[in-house]
Amino acid sequence: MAELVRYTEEDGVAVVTIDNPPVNALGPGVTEAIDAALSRAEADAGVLAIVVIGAGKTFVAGADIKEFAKMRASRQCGPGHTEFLLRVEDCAKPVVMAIHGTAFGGGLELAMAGHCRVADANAQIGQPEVKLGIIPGAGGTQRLPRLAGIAKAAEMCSLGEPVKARDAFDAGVIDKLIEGVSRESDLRAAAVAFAREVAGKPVRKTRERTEKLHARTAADNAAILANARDAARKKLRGRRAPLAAIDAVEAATTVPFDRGLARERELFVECLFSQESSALIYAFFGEREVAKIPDVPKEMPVRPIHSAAVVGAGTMGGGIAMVFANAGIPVLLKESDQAALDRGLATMRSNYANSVKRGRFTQEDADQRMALVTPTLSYDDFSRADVVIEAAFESMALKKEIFAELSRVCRPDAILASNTSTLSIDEIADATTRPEAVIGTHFFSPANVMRLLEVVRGAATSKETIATCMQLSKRLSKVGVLVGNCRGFVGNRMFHPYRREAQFLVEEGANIEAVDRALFDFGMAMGPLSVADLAGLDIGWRIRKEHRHLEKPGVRQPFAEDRLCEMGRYGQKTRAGWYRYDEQRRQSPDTEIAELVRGWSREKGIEQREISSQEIVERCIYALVNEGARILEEGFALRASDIDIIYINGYGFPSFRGGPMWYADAIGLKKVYDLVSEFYRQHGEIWQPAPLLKRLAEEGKSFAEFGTEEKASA
Ligand code: 3H9
Repeated sequence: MAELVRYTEEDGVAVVTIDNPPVNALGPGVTEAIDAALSRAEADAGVLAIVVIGAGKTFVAGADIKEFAKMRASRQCGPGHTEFLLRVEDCAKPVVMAIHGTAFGGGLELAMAGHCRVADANAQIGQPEVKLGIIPGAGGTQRLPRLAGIAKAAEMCSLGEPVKARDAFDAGVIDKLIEGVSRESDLRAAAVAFAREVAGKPVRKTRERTEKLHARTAADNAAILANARDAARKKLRGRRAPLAAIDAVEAATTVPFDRGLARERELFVECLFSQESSALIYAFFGEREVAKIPDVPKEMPVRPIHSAAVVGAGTMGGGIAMVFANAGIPVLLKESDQAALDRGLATMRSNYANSVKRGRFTQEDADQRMALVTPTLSYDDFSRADVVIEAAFESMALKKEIFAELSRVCRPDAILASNTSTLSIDEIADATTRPEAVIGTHFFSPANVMRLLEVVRGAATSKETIATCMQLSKRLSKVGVLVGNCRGFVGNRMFHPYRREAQFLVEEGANIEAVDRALFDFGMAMGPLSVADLAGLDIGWRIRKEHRHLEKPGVRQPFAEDRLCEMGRYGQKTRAGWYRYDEQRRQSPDTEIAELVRGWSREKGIEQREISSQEIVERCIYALVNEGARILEEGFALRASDIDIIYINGYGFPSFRGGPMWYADAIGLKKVYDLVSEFYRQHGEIWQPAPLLKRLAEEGKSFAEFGTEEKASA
């Protein structure tokens, strides 16, 4: 086995290099090896100072996240890391931590236990544990306030966002920034030079520093912590870990260091054994699992993407062009008439202006990005594009026309992608002479904001095309999930029954706001009826009218939304839908509509009754789960976790509930199946339990296990 930690010496400085690829996580054996290296350096009279550095592209990205599941399973989680860091801090010789890449979680905790920290100016630090549903568990909540002050520490520990090295230097966490580091050896040389400067001087233990622990008065501290709690409740609604992290930081201000550590430990253990952390850790690995496609190996060659083209400068097309520009990829933006092109460009400029106003980037950045977008009214320059994304109106005839043209004008090796959300990729591919290069890239609105990208595999799509799009999605800062070519693909196919239930509930007597509130309280980013108003009720109406002939006679269909559309109530765009909207698009309830729906429902003989928020959540979420089970069994998603990642990143499903499939697994599929069967008895065919749900429930298995038997025997 390769050495996890290397020990070398350079002119009286011991260099301890952590080498545990890919991210130098503090996995089994790593802390022990660092410990041993420090003891060796301490015992060597010729060593005056020590540098700890990471091999490869990063310092230490944290404790090994895989270990948490083991700790939970064995119910063992001793204070090993905490005690190890006390020994690092007690080292009699100065320990200089040299940071590049990321010092996250346990990595930052290790760095703070050192006596000094130097960092590559491009590095980042952070305590992202709350994103995994836990809190820093090795002194981070006690040492960070001592270095950065209460406000910064509370913010970093509760929101988990990374901080750039320069800001960390300003906050007092980093002692020296090293500019111009292009290789690990540059940083090592600078750190060794720094170590020589501090060699022989008395060491300063972070835990003994108290000067930043208190704002001017105790009341100031209380106000800072209250603000941090408000921000955490707002930004990470429904979660326990962010508030626990602030409680731990507060302890740094009220009790001595060792008692602060004990409080942190208590809170860490509480969080580790929560559903929140199980769900979030699952989502962390699920997000990385999506890149693994059984028949498209990692080694599959990908086509280089140097330039792109987008057809259609509407809301989606403009947003997609921004995504390419944001990634530094030049992009042609094509429309069929000048006015539409001008409108599209104006929207993009205004979106960039908003980002500048909010401080997300500078005017110069915005100008550079806009300069990467070349507007055009013709296909003349399309031969330059390595990838084309069609984002025209949802009409098969139009798309076929566009793809036939693309097939003529694009280079033979270019990828031809459609942003369709409803139409068949195979039918679109048939319009070209190269179906192997045709694929779906379904972006979510607003395309420049939403992280999800459904990559839709057609029957003829080549593995190279898939591999290229999956890699491209990462470059575009998207989470690309490969799905099969079925109606609605994965996300919208499941969303359909979810939205259907929301409407049924209103038609059965639930309040419009009560439906939205129940799902918002469950953790959804928005209630389903508010989402419908935002997206535009007319879109679904148009699709329903087109597909009416496919509806089975006698099967209940929601009707209220169609009636709202007949009244010209299309949602936010007409300032009226399920709700009313003012000029600033602020929402208010519309009691008239509630009454109208009640009247229409009575006319149709739908019994009106009181409906609990529990029933609202179960009907809507289990509708997602039942359809998800069908999709999984039919092979349109590779694994249950892919469905969950789609829902978390594209549909506002709360990540702390793991996604719909994980949530169902956590409840137990037997229970879910029983209730779905009950809904089937009450509401008929639309609730027929998915065969996979039935089978797994009977076998006492979970969605997560589905497919593992096949994988194990492969
Ligand atoms: C913690 O530290 C708690 C402490 O308080 C101590 C308590 C006692 N562990 O993301 P990527 C794997 S909690 C294990 O694709 P990138 C990852 O699964 C931890 N594995 O790369 C993937 O594996 P695979 C706090 C990890 O360049 C591979 O590395 N730290 C860990 O886009 C590449 O990952 C965090 O939460 C880990 N800690 O991004 C940081 N980290 O190839 C979590 C990564 O088999 N990590 N892997 O799929 C990250 O944020 C990103 O991975 C990072 C690199 C920014 C570092």
